[in-house]
Amino acid sequence: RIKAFVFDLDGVITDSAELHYQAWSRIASEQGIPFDRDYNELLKGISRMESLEKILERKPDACFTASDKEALAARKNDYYKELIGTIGPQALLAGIETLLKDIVGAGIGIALASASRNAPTIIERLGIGHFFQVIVDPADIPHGKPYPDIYLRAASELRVSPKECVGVEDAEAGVQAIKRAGMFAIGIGSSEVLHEADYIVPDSSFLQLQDILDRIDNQKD
Ligand code: G16
Ligand code: MG
Repeated sequence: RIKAFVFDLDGVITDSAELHYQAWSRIASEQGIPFDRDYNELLKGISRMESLEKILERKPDACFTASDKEALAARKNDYYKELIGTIGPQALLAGIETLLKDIVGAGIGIALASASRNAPTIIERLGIGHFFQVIVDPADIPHGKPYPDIYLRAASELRVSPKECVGVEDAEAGVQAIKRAGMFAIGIGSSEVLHEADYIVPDSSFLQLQDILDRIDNQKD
């Protein structure tokens, strides 16, 4: 029996990738580094520092000290926080609020497994904080996705077994993390990218609790 759902944030609950893109664009242009939406795709699901490293790779002749990097990452986060200060419940992706209500109504737990240190602020601004029993703190998780650690931590904080959990992700590394944790994986997006998922939907509006539970039952037969 399924006892919990564990959600990724960016690309599943809201499109924070666009806001990350805008904040990184300001940093990149200040540094004279090329940056566009295609390159931003590579930053999805990875940490702030790893994202910065990927951007700085594009200026190989420049030398950035550890403290330069800290300062750039901190400034990017200031820009990002300005942007998330403007979002509200209208930024929820289609179908998510209904799904969260249905899950809670069925007596099933909910956790968030996001790499974003800003996740608690975003969840509050979206007006969905009351649905979540657990928001894993990514600062406590040394190995990011595709390592399963953040999903395993979500299960342990919810006091359920990973086998009793469903994970929901939009990124390949995220689906890999869910599978390595031993959970049922739902992928949102292209079936080419997310082929490791147990159930793939083209976008969040296709997510229906009863459909998901039926798929899990059928898989067991
Ligand atoms: C999100 C984004 C990443 C971002 C990371 C860290 O992950 O997809 O692009 O780099 O959070 O964000 P912050 O700088 O706010 O700590 P997820 O796991 O929600 O998809
Ligand atoms: Mg994501």
